[in-house]
Amino acid sequence: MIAIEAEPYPFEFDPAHTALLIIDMQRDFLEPGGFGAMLGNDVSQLRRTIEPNQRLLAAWRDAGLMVMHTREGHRPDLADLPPAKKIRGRSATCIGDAGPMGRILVRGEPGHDIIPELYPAPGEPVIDKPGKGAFFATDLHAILQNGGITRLVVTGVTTEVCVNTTVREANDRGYDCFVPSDCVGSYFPEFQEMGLKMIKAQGGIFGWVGRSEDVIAALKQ
Ligand code: C5J
Repeated sequence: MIAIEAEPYPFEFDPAHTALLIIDMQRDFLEPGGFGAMLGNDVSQLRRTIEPNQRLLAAWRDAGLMVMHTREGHRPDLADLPPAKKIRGRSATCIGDAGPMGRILVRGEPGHDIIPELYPAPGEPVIDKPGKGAFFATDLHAILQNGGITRLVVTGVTTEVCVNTTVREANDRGYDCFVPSDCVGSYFPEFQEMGLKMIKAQGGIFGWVGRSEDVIAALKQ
């Protein structure tokens, strides 16, 4: 057990029982020509997480620990897309429609895939999730349990949506979650700040918040 500097207090890092869970680092959310950018979002707010994630992922792989990736998206026939999710926002272009990188949030389309900088290595599980939380309607919990995982380092995008939802779901299933603030991003700076505060408030009600460099240092110990 290695104590990692964190808020609200040090996180007890137990590498053999900890997985790195990288949430939705997908082209449509992060790339300048993607769906997020088409909606007018400032993708640089998300892209600043790429390099810290690359460093953490490299250290994690070097240590031979479990890495998992997620992608938000739906079946090409949209049979798993709730009508409420499809029409939410009253946007002219919605999930399943043609977007700048193929059909929006549809599995198999270029924009749905993970950015090349963080592409999963062979053997690293990729969880395709239809919702915001990575535990809902997926086999994530089973894979983690079968791998003896009790703690998660959660990174990715966006801080207040899929990262927060996943951390809350994990918390209710008994996992301890550490979130490196430099490896998670939001299009909205105020949501980045509040999203992290919500995790670490009230004695770490959902988990711990720290920095990836401290995790990397611990991995090298
Ligand atoms: C994620 C979203 N990944 N913001 N999705 O956070 O819709």
